Amino acid sequence: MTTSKFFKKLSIAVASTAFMSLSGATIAQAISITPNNNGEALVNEILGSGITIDLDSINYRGANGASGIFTDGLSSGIGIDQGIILTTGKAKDAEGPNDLDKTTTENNYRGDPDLDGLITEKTKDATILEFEFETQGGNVFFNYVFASEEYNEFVDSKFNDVFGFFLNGENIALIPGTTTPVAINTVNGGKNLETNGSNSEFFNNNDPSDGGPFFDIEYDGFTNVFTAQALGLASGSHTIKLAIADTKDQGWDSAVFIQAKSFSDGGTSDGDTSDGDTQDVPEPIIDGGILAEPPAQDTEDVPEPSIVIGLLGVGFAGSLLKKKSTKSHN
Ligand SMILES: [Ca+2]
Ligand SMILES: [Ca+2]
Ligand SMILES: [Ca+2]
Ligand SMILES: [Ca+2]
Repeated sequence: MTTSKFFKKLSIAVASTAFMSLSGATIAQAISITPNNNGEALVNEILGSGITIDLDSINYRGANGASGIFTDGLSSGIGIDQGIILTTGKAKDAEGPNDLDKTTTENNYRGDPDLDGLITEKTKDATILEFEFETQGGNVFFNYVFASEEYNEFVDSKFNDVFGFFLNGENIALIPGTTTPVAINTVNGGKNLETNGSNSEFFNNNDPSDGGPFFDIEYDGFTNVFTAQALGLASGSHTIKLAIADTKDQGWDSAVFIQAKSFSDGGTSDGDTSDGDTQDVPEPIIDGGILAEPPAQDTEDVPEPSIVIGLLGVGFAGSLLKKKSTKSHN
């Protein structure tokens, strides 16, 4: 598309997203969570094309109510409409409105040593879904969003809630183009939006203390839709372990949303048609370079950055409105 067309589209996205945020309280439809701790049901929900699961290998570990199946995610602005949610508290708490800065359920559940290995502190309240699979095409992809109540007040603190998608033991939940795990301290808009953010082009502010809420969901911040991927896997069985946990204490819960039917051997569109995509193509990996350099020509099958920029616009508006706050974790 032409540059002018690109910016026109961009401005429409910013305007419509801002409108949604202003009228968010009156939108009837919003994300809905049905708690579900059955490993087979959760795996079936995300299973997509070209992947075969060994049902006997499915192993779910987590507190009652910590996981579930969600619908209507797009109406709450998370960029994924349906799928599963794994949390460090209660899955049902993901539903909006965002009326609390620190939604917490202390599940008194153990942490996870693999997650401990990604950060410098110990984890607690882990929730884990693990299974073995085979991939026809030799690749595996799936789409996800990380969200947390730790935003924005505990950015760059020890309460660095974390998750990992361990493929044969190696974490593939990474910031696009890097080897950095996605966590509070690696994707954010800065502490209380007052310090420099980390990879903030991928972050959406929803904190009630920092100008929000902008989205009808409880979490105070969340990432853009990311794609976890691994290419060129050997034939035969592979293990995937999807895990999330609180860090240091059990409070200020976090969640990861994984898109329905996206666990596949080819990329899956995130299903968000509001950005004009009509093709079934991978959408989520949008690096910051696109923001500065719009696509030079019309490429129907290339992801559009309009939504990302629209959300950034809201985040920026939020930064202008925010109030100063200092909080303790206890
Ligand atoms: Ca909240
Ligand atoms: Ca918070
Ligand atoms: Ca918790
Ligand atoms: Ca936490």
